[in-house]
Amino acid sequence: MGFKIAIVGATGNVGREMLNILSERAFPVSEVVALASSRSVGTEVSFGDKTLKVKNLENYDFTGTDLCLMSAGGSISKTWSPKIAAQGCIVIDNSSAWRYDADVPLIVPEVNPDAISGYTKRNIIANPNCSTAQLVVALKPLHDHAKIKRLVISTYQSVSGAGKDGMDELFNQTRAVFVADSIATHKFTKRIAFNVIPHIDDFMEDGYTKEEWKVLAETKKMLDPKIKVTCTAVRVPVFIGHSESVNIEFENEISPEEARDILRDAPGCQVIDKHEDGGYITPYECAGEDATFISRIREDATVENGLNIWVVSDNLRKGAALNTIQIAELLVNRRLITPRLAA
Ligand code: 11C
Repeated sequence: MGFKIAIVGATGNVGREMLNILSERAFPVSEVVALASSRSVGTEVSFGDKTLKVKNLENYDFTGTDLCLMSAGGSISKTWSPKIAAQGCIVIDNSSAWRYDADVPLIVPEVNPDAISGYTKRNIIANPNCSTAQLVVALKPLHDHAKIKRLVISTYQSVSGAGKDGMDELFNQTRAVFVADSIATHKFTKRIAFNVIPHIDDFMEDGYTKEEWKVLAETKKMLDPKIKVTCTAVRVPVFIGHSESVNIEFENEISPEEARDILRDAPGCQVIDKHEDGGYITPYECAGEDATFISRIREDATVENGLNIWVVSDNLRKGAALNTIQIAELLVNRRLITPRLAA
């Protein structure tokens, strides 16, 4: 007996990846329903070797559905998640709408699986921002070993983090450069082709962006509220794969060799760290992969107990769809959910 699953935002980058991963990992499903706004009704999406026709979220009755995987943005989630949850369907939400709510667990299964039990308060579980998900997968085993005091993070985020429009903008602008056409800018605030933009999400009063604040708030919520975090988030002309340069100051001693050994054995991590040309991972190579890759592990001798690392992962997979499905698997493995139609 499997679970009836609804995917809201099924036509988006992350929604489509959720369908792929559900099928790849053979998640026990009895039925998968693709939902979106009325604009996308009738659009076809693939689920394994099946084709699903997208239905209208507005008219859908969730009473027989076990799990709703939401990837439709914050404002839709704010309106719809409580309504869906009230119909007894557990919501796993990929937006920032619920992440900072004390009654909603924010989960990366390799990092804080036990926090999932808190979902019963609202029947909603939050999936972190893509840049935080990969970061905490790499940091958790190091924090357990030597206790992190402070983090200085610089991100290099791909355009797919901004959705299909972001990918189209990079493609169209790159093409325009080569055919000497004029460059149109819609999605990003400056040209992204052959450029980098130190601005992701809205500006806040203190001069940081919301993306930078999310990295800070989510790392504290999932890993440890005592860790000091500062971040600069940058958009780069890469289609898929977020990269991060992470400077870590620990309370206790830890050598690069120890860090390498710890990360080699850590769940979800893959170390590629040869000190030679090409002995590291780039986002191009991580696209389509599930792991969080760690390279360039080295001592920061300017502080006591300091390390620098380079962290790369597929932002649509571990940063979004894969982590969502792993949360669903965690619910199943801990027997926190049973198919409602079987009851
Ligand atoms: C980006 N990290 O790369 C963002 C996308 O809060 O889930 C994900 C935004 C979020 O633009």
